[in-house]
Amino acid sequence: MFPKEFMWGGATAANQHEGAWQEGGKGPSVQDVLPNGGRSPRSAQPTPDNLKLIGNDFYHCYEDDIKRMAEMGFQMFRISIAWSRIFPNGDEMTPNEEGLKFYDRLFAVCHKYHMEPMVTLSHYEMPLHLAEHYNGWLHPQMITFFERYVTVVFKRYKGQVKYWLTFNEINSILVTPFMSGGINAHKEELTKQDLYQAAHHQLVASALATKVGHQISEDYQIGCMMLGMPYYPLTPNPDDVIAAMEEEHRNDFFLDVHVRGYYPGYILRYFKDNQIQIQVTNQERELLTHTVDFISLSYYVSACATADESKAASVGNLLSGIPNPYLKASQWGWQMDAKGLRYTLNQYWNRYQKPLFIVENGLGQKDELIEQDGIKTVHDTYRIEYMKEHIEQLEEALKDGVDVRGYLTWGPIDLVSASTAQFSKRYGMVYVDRHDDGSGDMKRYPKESFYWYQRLIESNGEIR
Ligand code: BGP
Repeated sequence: MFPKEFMWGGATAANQHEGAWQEGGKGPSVQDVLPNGGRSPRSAQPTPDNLKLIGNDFYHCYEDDIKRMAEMGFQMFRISIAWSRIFPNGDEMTPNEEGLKFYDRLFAVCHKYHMEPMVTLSHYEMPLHLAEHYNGWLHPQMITFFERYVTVVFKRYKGQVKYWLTFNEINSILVTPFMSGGINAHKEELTKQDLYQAAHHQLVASALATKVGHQISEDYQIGCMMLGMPYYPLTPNPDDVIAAMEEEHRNDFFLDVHVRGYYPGYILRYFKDNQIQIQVTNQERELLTHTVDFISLSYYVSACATADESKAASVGNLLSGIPNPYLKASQWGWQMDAKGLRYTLNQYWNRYQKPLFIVENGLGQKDELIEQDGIKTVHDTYRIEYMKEHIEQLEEALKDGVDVRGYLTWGPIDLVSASTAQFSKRYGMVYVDRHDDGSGDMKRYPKESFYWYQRLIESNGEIR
């Protein structure tokens, strides 16, 4: 049984669906120079093969798209604000009014359909200028620029937005420093010292945003956002158990700082063992005590860890791990593990006793648009199966006493993939006629999962 106030819906990111990269006064963003996705090197400038420049054209289709989501019964819709629409360069003093107006209109449409917006302040996106002139989050001045940006949007959208997330999958900065942190260097050129210093600046900026948001409105609910991926020991060998624990520590410290307000002992030990010396001022230490109201997470995969160095990591989302012999993988090699969701929710809840939101989950798969009785659709039973299994495990977590407030599927209307920048890696319940070679007329077609999710929401999770 799902609580009466449980929120169902879907989640997106500006850089993966809006397109219109040069419209409305928007400046170029780091995503505009990532034609092959977050794991690949950037290009010198935006190139036409980058599908994100047009996305799924949400910038122009948002009214119809939100209506479609309302038809599915969405109670919550997660979007991100493109920082580069509000501050095209990132370091100027005056925001771009046209960019602000776009989100005014978008939120108005959400409210017309009684849909609660949830807003990510930075989802793998920042003005490209900040990457090129400051080296992104490696530079402490980024905290000031971010503060200016969030202050503007917190004030502007007061009364229109209640739920905010600071950084999407904040733990990803260690693996995709350009996409997640605007750090304008190859990962190989960066030291651990660089990566953790940049992570520290983001953590301070996240805490500062939480502080500023709460000052602007007492109603604001501000959360952190984690790439949730549990690591299991590959074998019961205690060395593997410790290896799994250490992998988890590398992610969990982001949560500890957000929820408890200070760096936990295990990460201080890691810093010491690896000669990492983070510069932390007293003022920053105080800022970190402004902790979040809730924890949100994406969940797609789990992985294993081992002390055996001959085994190579190969599965995973942006983070990677050793394949689990008991699990099947998706077409993109992501191992599917619904029970891992129950496990992760229990872990987070037992550790922090903070409300949880699942703000991304779903299956990225190639779809085939077929015509049946004159209607074009996709029989995506595989996607329904994936979601069903995960929602079952979510219900198990609720029975365990975990306080989960909502479930949002990723990319409810097909959009561009973050890791690969392909369109063929589809998560949607609405098919978009758009292809990896840039062809397609962008028309939308409800898939079988559209009607399944509609029934599920209508029955508050009962009919699966
Ligand atoms: C998360 C990101 C999203 C999203 C999703 C699916 O890591 O927050 O932006 O894209 O994963 O990943 P992908 O698009 O790479 O399949």
